[in-house]
Amino acid sequence: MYLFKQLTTLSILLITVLSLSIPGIATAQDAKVVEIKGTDQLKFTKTEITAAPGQEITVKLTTVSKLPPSAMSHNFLLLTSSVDATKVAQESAKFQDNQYIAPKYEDQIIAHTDMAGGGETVTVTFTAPEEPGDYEYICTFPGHYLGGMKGTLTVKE
Ligand SMILES: [Cu+2]
Repeated sequence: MYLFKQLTTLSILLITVLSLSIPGIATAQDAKVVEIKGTDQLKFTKTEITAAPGQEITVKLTTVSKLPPSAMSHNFLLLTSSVDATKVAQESAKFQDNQYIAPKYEDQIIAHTDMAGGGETVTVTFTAPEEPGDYEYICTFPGHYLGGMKGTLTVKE
């Protein structure tokens, strides 16, 4: 009986240690939080994000700027791999009333935030694509993508 109790305690201990050491088991329910700043130099401070297929991700984008929102705002817009980011950026520049997002590309957008002016933070939670590969994210405020405001989400097992 004493030995049995000892064995049970040992198994519980082992299971606890195992679940702590395998990433994903203990935290499968929690979204991965990625904090990014958008700067006056038209850059995302984080240009590479990695995720597992289907992983839940929360992006928090903060615009760091003293300029008025009409002159300097940023968003985060994640694209499917089948669309030309330059075209999305150029078309979207015409749609100020729609958060600078061209409606014709809405099917090609995996996730996006609203625009954030200086000092503001915008958030979006989404599920990473199941298909491994590179997915581009961009800012669609006019001129920002061409100015280099982009990054890559890499989905891999
Ligand atoms: Cu921007």
